[in-house]
Amino acid sequence: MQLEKYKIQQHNDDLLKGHERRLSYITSEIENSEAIIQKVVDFQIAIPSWALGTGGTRFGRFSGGGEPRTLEEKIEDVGLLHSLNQSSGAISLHIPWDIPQDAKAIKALAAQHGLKFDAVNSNTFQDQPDQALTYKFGSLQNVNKAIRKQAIEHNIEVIKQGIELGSESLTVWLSDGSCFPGQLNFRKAYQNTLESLQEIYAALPDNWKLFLEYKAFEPNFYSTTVGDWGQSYSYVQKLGNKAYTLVDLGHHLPNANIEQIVALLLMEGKLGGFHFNDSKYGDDDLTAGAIKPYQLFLIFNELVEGMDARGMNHATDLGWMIDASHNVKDPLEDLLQSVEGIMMSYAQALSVDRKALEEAQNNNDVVRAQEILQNAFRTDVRALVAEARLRAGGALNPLELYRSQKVRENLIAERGLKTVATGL
Ligand code: LRH
Ligand code: MN
Ligand code: MN
Repeated sequence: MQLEKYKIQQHNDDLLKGHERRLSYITSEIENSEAIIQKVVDFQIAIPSWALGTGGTRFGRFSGGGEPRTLEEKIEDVGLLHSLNQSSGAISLHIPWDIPQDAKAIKALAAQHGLKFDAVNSNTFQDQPDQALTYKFGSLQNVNKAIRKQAIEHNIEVIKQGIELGSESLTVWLSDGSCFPGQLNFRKAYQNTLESLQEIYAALPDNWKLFLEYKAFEPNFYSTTVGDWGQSYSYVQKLGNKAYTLVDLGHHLPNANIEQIVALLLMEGKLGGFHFNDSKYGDDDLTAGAIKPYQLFLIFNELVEGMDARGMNHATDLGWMIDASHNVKDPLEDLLQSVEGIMMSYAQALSVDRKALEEAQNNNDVVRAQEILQNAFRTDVRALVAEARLRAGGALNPLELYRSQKVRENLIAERGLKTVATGL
């Protein structure tokens, strides 16, 4: 299903008056509002192909229907999101959940929707039906060399597929670790993993990046071999200048200070990108900004400060992606909410009075520093984000338009009620 341009136009015309009223108020309140709008226009957040179907837990899954059955339909869904918000101009594939049979045709279809291919993701955390050796006891860390080799070759194959699609990065997430004390020799597991990663790294084209994603626990519950940012940093540091750490917001132990992690990785030149989501307990993969919006804002505050200090381009120098999925929501609605949540935090961070904050920090004026940040966080920037969408050709209120056009009902009619998208 596609949304015709005139429908977006009509929707915007209907909402324009109220929008302009809100916009004129906020632009009178925020000094650099014009620059913020432009930065938000430029900012694109990739959509993971595995979040387009209803998520599930190990206890069950309750599909809402109309899920994409093929890679082509996944691309159509992301195209639909992008036409609504003009901020979701890339899709990230997980191989072999997604298998591009005809890369040229897939690339052309994506281009028709204005989409590029973001990072390609390898998968050595599950056994595939045709696979010779099992990953039950890990992949790149495995004590068995043949299993490590199989996992290395899979990653190299994923790079090859990514090259065909025009992707420029590989994200490696390993579930490797152990479930009980004594199961693993930590040092040997690290060394095996490093050697395996070095072989994968050697297959990277010059213009590619390797993102190494860490995660504290799950599916292993005693140790994870790339368990935190320090471990990821230690690997990528050894691999070379095309290797970076990837931060998934749900992959930390409770109460971790993620904004500080982000600031330091950025300072070291080793922050590669993000998987945005939110969580209350663990790797909950909830809508970005749904549970801890202040944390998301503080992370963006560090990103803006740190990227500007290093002269980095906000839109292009890091990999921005959502990694969320949900059990009780329409996945497309959930993704629209996530993108909106991310954009709001970004816009708020851009509005922080940096000079005043630096002054407060240099004077140890704790109260003033807190006031500056909270003032930005408590400012309603929704009209700025909506204006960015309007200027880019998107909808003033994507969710409202999605519902009024009965998108999900149409998708169910087209694809059926009992569809299952590959992924989590
Ligand atoms: C692991 C993870 C990783 C995977 C994705 C499906 O929890 O965050 O990024 O590739 O989920
Ligand atoms: Mn992730
Ligand atoms: Mn995760």
